[in-house]
Amino acid sequence: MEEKKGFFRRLVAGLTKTRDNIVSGIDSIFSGFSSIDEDFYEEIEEILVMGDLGINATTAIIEDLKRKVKEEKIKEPSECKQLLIDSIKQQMDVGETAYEFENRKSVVLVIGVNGVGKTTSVGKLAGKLKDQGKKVVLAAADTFRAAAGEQLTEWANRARVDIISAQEGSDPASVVYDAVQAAKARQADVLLCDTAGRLHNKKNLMAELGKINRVIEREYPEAFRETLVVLDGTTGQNALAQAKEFSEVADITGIILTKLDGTAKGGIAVAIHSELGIPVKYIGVGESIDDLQKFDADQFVDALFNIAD
Ligand SMILES: Nc1nc2c(ncn2[C@@H]2O[C@H](COP(=O)(O)OP(=O)(O)OP(=O)(O)O)[C@@H](O)[C@H]2O)c(=O)[nH]1
Ligand SMILES: [Mg+2]
Repeated sequence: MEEKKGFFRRLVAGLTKTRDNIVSGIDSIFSGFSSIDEDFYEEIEEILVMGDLGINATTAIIEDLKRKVKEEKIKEPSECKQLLIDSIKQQMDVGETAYEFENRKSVVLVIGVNGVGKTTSVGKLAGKLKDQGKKVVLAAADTFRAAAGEQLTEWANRARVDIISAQEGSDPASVVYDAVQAAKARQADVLLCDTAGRLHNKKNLMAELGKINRVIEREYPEAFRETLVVLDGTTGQNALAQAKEFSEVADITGIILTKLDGTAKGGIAVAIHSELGIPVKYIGVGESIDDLQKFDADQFVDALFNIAD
């Protein structure tokens, strides 16, 4: 319970900028309007779009709000706040988000463009799983960037888990091969693979991922598979575009949305859920090892509006 409260506080703190951007604006609308009319809805709509919730989600939220206002015969703008919160939560519902890989022998492939926070997220996730008593092995399959292996080694030390790495320039698929053998030999629970972020064109990316996937399928067919795309929350709509692109080349099972602590664009989490239907599984709200949280839509919206239960 205490731990849960601590998490919520961190989340509330991490979402400060997004809250200042979205919620303060909404509050001033609720207090500034004396009746519920088209202008009122338009102002709310504008704030949600500015907050990067995306057009689809915003339109659906406003329609839902209008319907509820009518049904419940609400007259006061201030009474709409809870309805709005409920509508946002509803938009984020993509069903039960599964974290099955945490309890299975699994391989987690972490992909994403340059600088979004892949290596950091792998490190944080390793720490989290280790704390749960899991045996974790890391694969430093970013052999492209100089010092990428060292960066991941630091995280491995921090999280107190094993790491398999190779020289800069080696074949990423061969690192994954070695890591799979190590994971099996050491009876690891979870193998986390960090990858390079510079395969900008689709063809290279597909070829690279295809090769890695074939190695895992051949060498470790019994492993449960998870492919997480890391997106930088500060890039707003661009993150959404990246998620779309990755979903065209890989079987994405979830998203890690990072750097929500440094942005006013946290509403992008809503857009990703409602426009792509891909679950955001984790969010990054800071740079330290404890700053990765499982994503809970209800909790996220409550933290956004700073409603403690
Ligand atoms: N504030 C904040 N910073 C983060 C978060 N996640 C990652 N970062 C920072 O973002 C920067 C890039 O993180 P990396 O993990 O190196 O990103 P990457 O995707 O592995 O980068 P490449 O390997 O170069 O493609 C680092 O300075 C991290 O500390 C987060 O949730 N919040
Ligand atoms: Mg990296």
